[in-house]
Amino acid sequence: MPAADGDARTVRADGSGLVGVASPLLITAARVIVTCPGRNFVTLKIETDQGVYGIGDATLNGREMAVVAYLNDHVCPLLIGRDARRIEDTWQLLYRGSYWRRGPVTMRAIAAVDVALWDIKGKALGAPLHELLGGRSRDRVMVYGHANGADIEETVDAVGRYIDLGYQAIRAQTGVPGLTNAYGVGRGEMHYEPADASLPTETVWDTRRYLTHVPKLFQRLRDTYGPEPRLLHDGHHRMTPQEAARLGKSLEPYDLFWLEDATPAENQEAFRLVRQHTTTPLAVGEVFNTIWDCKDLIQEQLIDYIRTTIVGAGGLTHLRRIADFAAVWGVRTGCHGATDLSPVTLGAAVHFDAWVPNFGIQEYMRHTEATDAVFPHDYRFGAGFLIPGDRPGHGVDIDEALAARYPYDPRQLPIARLTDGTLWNW
Ligand code: GCO
Ligand code: MG
Repeated sequence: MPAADGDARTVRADGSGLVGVASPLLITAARVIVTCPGRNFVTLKIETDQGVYGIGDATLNGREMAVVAYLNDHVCPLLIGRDARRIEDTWQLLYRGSYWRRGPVTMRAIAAVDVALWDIKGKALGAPLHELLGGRSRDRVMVYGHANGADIEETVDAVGRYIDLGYQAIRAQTGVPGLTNAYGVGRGEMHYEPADASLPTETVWDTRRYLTHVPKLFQRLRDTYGPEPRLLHDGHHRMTPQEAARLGKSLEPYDLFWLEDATPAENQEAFRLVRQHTTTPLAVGEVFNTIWDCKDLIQEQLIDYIRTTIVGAGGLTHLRRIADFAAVWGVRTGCHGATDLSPVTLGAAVHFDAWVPNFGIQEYMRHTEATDAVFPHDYRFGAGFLIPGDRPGHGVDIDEALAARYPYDPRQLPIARLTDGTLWNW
């Protein structure tokens, strides 16, 4: 039976109208598009000889142009003439074939190619991405939003607004008395953009003040909203393992869904100390690039949630491998979803989340209306969940004419110093 009129899909039951994958889909062009509809995004568009194209996100917050150069100078020339069907082989070519492995720039460039190729395959087969991955394990994907405030009362109010919007999981961050520009404190409701200037803004940090203040926030939140909402908190790599252990312990009465980035994880063993001292669930991994960054964390069951996402870790091809490995050890996913990940990454993530059996939660920071207009998409939000669309591929497009109206605007993430001037982790 032909697809209904107006149906965006080209699939028909008799196969007519479908490009399919019986013959090669040769890559004819690979172009990098940089746009700043409120914040910078880097997008790769891959075109084929059969008219089917795909897009992938390559945004690296504050270091965008490094990925642009990597793609333009070293990756796009390799793609021309290749068969777009061969996703795995292309991934291996870009990973092994570069000799220089891993790192945020390389793995984002690989992710952009990988996601664009999955998008092409989905369109060629008339299948939404979650179908290619193995089909849905769930109908909708639980998300958490960001509630921020300059002080505890402001954060309590912000959490209330998220509850009113139907969110069942909310990350809560608050300013710390005596410190200006504490991490996670936004400049307006619902939106938070830390990369705010062409040179890094300097902030001051004092872990002692923070450690005594944060439990008061969660006490107030439980007193106000009761046991039901899932509450999350991001330590943003600021604590030593011992300090993280202390915070985890002092937050136990408030039943957190997770404590994120309690301590930096370049040294995966650091999490042993944290883990031994607290039952607060631990999440980490938004800055990880490959499975090698989290192998020990996962197989020693030192964490509960792995935060690595598609754009950060070489695309769906590699994230799927991390998720399967995590499933073996009872670790669930909790993909990074800040606004510096474009709607292309979010769209692909919603399909991934709908499939992945060991799904935990998806971070969801809303993009601005200008960003959503540049990247039309078919995922939608409803009552605390994101729902994947059923358009072939990942369901996100780019309006190139509109994108061209927002030129690149250099911005970097802030830095943090301790009160004596020592450079610390932002
Ligand atoms: C999060 C993150 C972000 C990062 C941002 C950096 O948990 O959402 O910590 O807010 O700070 O992605 O570019
Ligand atoms: Mg984080």
